[in-house]
Amino acid sequence: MTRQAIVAANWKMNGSLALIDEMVSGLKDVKLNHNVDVVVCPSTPYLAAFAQTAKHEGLSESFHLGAQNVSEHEKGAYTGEVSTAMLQEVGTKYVILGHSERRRLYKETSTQVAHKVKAALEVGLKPILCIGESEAERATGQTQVVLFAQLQPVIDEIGIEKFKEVVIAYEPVWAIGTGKTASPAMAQETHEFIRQFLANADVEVAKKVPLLYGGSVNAANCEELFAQADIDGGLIGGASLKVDEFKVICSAA
Ligand code: G2H
Repeated sequence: MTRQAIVAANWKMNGSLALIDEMVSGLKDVKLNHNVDVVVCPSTPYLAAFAQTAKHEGLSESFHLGAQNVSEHEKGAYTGEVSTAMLQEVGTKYVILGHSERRRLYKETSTQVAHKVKAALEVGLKPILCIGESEAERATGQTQVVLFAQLQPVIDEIGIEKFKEVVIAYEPVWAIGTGKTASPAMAQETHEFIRQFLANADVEVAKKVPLLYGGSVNAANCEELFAQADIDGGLIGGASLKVDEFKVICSAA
C-alpha cells in the first residue's frame, strides 16, 4: 500500500514574517512527488500570516499549516496556552506533539502528550507524535523500551483504531540539531520496530501510519533516508529554515 508521505518543517522558535514570504514564494515552484504533503510549522504568532500568504500566493493543496504544540485543555484559565479550536480557526491542519524539546525543557510527560493527541484528534487536527531515545538510552540498549513507553500511553488514551489518524516522527534525541544523523540502516531498523509494535496491536493501522524520521535531516542525506521502506518522510528543523535546502528535501520525499 502507498502511505501518505510527509515532509514537515519544524521552525522551532525561529523565523519571521519575512521568512514566511520567502518560503511561500519558494515553495510555489517546488516539484513534489505524488502523495506528498508538505507541512510548515512556524511559531504560533505566525500561523495566521502563513495561512493568508499561502492563500494569497495560491500554494497548492499539498501544502499545509502545522503548529508546534497545543494545550490538552479545551479553554479557560491557562495563561499562555493555545487551544485546538484556536489552531483550527486559523487554518492549522497538523500539530507537532511531544517533541523532545518539550519533554525535556517543559517536562511534558507521555501521559500529558497522550491527552494532547486526544484533544487534537477531537477537532480533526492531525498529530505529529514525536518519540525518540537519548544517546545514553541507545548505548544501554533501551531504545525499544523507551519508544514503547512513549507510544503505549497514546494507544491507551485514544485506542488503536484512532491511531490511524496519527503521524509518528521518530527523532533520536542525540541526532537533534547536533549534525549527527542516524544512518539510513539504523533509522530503518528503528522505524521497522515501531511499525511492528503498532502491528502487534493492529496490522491495518500499522500499515497506514506515516513514520517520519527527524534529526539533522538535510539536502545531502534526505534521499537515502526517504528511500528506506519504513521511512515515509521527515520532520526537519534547521534545514527547513533555508528555502533552497528545504525545497530539495520536499522533492526527495
Ligand atoms: C529535530 C529536528 C526537527 P533538526 O528536532 O524536529 O531538528 O533537523 O534541526 O535536528
